[in-house]
Amino acid sequence: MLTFHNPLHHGHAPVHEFFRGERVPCFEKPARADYVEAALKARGHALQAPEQNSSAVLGQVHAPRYLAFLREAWAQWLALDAGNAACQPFPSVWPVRTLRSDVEPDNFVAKLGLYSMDNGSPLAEGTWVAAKAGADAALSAAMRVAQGLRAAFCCTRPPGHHAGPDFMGGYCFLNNAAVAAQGLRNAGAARVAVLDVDYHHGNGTQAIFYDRADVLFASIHGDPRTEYPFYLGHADETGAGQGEGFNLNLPLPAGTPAPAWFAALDSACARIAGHRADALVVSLGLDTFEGDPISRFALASGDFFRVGERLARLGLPTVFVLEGGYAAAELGTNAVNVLEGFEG
Ligand code: SP5
Ligand code: ZN
Repeated sequence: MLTFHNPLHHGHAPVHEFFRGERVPCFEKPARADYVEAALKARGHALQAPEQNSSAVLGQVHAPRYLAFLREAWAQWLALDAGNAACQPFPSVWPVRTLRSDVEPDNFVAKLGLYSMDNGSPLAEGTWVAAKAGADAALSAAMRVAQGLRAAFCCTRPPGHHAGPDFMGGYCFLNNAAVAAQGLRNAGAARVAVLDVDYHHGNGTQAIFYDRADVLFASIHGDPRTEYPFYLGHADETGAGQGEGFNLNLPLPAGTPAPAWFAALDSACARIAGHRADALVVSLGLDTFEGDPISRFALASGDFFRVGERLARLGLPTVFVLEGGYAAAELGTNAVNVLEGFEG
């Protein structure tokens, strides 16, 4: 499958994240994309550098002040203290209910809290450049599909589906899948569907399209009562305004075995077929894998061929965008299994 990779992803290499108050090595690490690239090459798939500039589309899915913050964040962090080059910034205060988010504070850490949903999205020196190149890769894949290619894959990190209109979260900064979907709309697709099969609910993508009928969002994920991102992803979230009926959440309990997961995939596919979509974007998280260190579904490597086969039966021009998946050494095999299952 034609793949756009992200030649700049190594610049996003934060060292640690927090888990239960302790610093632990980042799960979302450069080796993830390296393993996927290696598996693609080993199995004969062509890799290309991005050929589109996503700046205008990013402005359609993210708020200008958020994009400006992200672009300048590392420089502002260094401006606080030159020694910060060796440290990672984390937010420590957030504008929850009753606090104002309309006035951007001058204080850098306060701004970081304003634009973050968690303290789980560490910034590094190359984060903006890497995330922007990933969005360029997603738009490149979408444009090739808009021009008539059956399918294309965006192999990138950091992932994107937790990033909302004006916030980062869950290792995500720019919403690559939303860029692909909006790019397809701009190129003439009247209706687009986004199917999110990452273990974690794609709260950012849902938020971006929640009041729109032109982009259906469907997601299969760990029940947010117990699983990240906790505060979105329930079955009663069906869309708002014009978008009412164009959001489908299929939460499943942690520990759900593969047959029930595939039944949910059938339900999501039925809804997508009913949308009469002109194109499909798949937020391809592989953290549904039984060996994933931070997730609790149980798909085996061989099951990922069946995921691709089922998606192919929708008969839609399809853009695959890499999201999560933290069993790094198996990530390449699992991702390419989906793509080859799709290609038949
Ligand atoms: C894109 C994506 O998959 N983002 C996931 C973000 C999850 N953030 C919460 C991570 C919690 C890590 N818990 C470690 C458990 C180790 N037993
Ligand atoms: Zn995930």
